[in-house]
Amino acid sequence: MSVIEFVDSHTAGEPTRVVVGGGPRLGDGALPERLQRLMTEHDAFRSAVVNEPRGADVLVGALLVEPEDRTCTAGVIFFNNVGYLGMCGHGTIGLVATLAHLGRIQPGQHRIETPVGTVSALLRSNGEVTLENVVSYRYLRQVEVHVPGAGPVRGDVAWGGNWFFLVDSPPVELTIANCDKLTEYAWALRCALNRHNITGEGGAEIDHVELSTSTPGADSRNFVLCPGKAYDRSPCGTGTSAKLACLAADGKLAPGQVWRQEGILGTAFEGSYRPENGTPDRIVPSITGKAHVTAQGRLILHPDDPFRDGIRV
Ligand code: PYC
Repeated sequence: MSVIEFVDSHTAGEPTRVVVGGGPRLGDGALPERLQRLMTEHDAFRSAVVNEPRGADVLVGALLVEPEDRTCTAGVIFFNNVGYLGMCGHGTIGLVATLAHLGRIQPGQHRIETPVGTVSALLRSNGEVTLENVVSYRYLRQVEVHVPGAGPVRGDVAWGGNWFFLVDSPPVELTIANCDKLTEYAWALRCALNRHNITGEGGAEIDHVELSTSTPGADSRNFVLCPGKAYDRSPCGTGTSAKLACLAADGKLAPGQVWRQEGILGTAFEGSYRPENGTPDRIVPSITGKAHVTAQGRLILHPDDPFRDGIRV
């Protein structure tokens, strides 16, 4: 029988399950190598932790690992119901809240290693976290894709730690009541991108779709569809980073200017950026949000359990 120790939290409504003990041994080395080992040798662990009957499609898992760079507070590998994430903004805020809950860190600046680069997180005494994400950029501007049933759709392709296709003013209103319709629309869009071979840099699959609209309470409201067809309950940290990269590239947001990004539940992150090398083409986004710890416990994986490794569909 295996026992996995975890702490659950949510960040603006989006859940994160941090594995703090009992995870697979991935050895030393750079995080991309350890991610590769997790993918090829321990994928059953991923599924057992986040899929039913112990988890749910919406849950993002975070395996806490020793950082390679000892100046970092922690290393982390994020995963979900169908695979692995490069970075996860809400998940990093959840990880920081978890480490604080466990008494392992104090308010202050922390560096965290992820497979796509080191990020930093400032934990404030009120529990708010400001994450400085990996360098983000727009890769393609206003690409047109034909979506069956929806016609031609235009959007930007941008990197914010994951690959996004960002569409402004979609034909479906961004309300939680329209969640199924939004999911259907965003999924059709994602499938069309794949079919037409529209990718991120180096042929990387675009596995997140972000729909945005204007809203009275914030600078923008979004709906983000994640790779496993669950929608992000939060405004999505990497999605907000990708959005900031597009705004910066278009000259619509100045360095340091605050962008209030609302998600589909009405919760918000505050974003801003600094140019990476003095140019608005590559930016370092900052995302501020707060996570709340919701549970702490042990997952039991019994050899007799037909769903020991989770339900995979
Ligand atoms: O907050 O970056 C994020 C995220 C990615 C997928 C779900 N949340």
